[in-house]
Amino acid sequence: MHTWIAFILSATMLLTGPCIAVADQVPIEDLGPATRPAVEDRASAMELFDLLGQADEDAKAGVEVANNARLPWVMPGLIALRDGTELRQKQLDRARGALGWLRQGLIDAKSITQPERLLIPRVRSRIAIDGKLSEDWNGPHAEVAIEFDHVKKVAPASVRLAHDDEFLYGLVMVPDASIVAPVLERDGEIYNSDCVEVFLYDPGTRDYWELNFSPSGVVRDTYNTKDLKSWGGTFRPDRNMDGLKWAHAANGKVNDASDVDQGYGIEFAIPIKNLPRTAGQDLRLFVARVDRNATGEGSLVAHVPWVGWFHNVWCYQPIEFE
Ligand SMILES: [Ca+2]
Ligand SMILES: [Ca+2]
Repeated sequence: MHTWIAFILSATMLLTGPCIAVADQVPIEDLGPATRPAVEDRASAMELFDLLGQADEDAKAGVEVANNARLPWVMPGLIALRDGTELRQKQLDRARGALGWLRQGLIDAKSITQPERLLIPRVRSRIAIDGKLSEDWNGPHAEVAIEFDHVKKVAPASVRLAHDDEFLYGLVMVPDASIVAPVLERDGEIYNSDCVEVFLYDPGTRDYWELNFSPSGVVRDTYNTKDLKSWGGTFRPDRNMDGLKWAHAANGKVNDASDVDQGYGIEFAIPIKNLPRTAGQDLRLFVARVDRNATGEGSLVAHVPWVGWFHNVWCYQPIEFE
């Protein structure tokens, strides 16, 4: 299974339960009795297909949700609901779950507009990278909050941003009572546990860096290209960002469920020369957080309104360096 498929499945299940599943790999008779969709299913599916058509027209956040609907293990179930075609009970349940998730995503996407451009101030002196809120950050900086959550409210994490000629600096302070962050190799799947994710996207080339930082000190840096016409894109975790600096500082015991943690800090310095940039285009930023707790519960939160998953580039915020 591709990493990105694993991610969307885990992210989807985290948010809504297992409503989208891969193609059946069990005998058809194990999928329950043959069942015909109800009249209500057909009506809901018709509405969904209307929403899908609208998403194609307005090229906004709903496009990536629509791309999701066209996945080969999702669309056939939706068509069966619309057309009233007989399905096995488990297939019907899954198709209904997917329909509900996609319908809500497309409705939510209608209220998402592109965020206003964020100005990132220039600092005169270097910021030391130690994962802590030191006096280095007393100078000019932008501050936003990671607070847009689909399901479960978590305390906002603060994001401070500044730059000089060489680096884009960031400090993310995350309140978290249960820090869960397995120690993995670089580019390991840290996005299934507590981590901070930073996306820097160039709409000209559709290239973007995805930088995931865990409170165990692990980084996953991957250079991606978004495919606007289908869900996801090309992911290159084998690329490592030259000169990237990062640090973590936990206030609590990471991976120890016996105590209550306070939270953690992630600080980074991204060499500006590494950013994909097309003249005349604003770079786009998206800062997000995966929260996972010792109970296995979790949430996905970002600094601007979003829908679908974190690779929905239509939700990213334009930024400008002062
Ligand atoms: Ca890498
Ligand atoms: Ca956590």
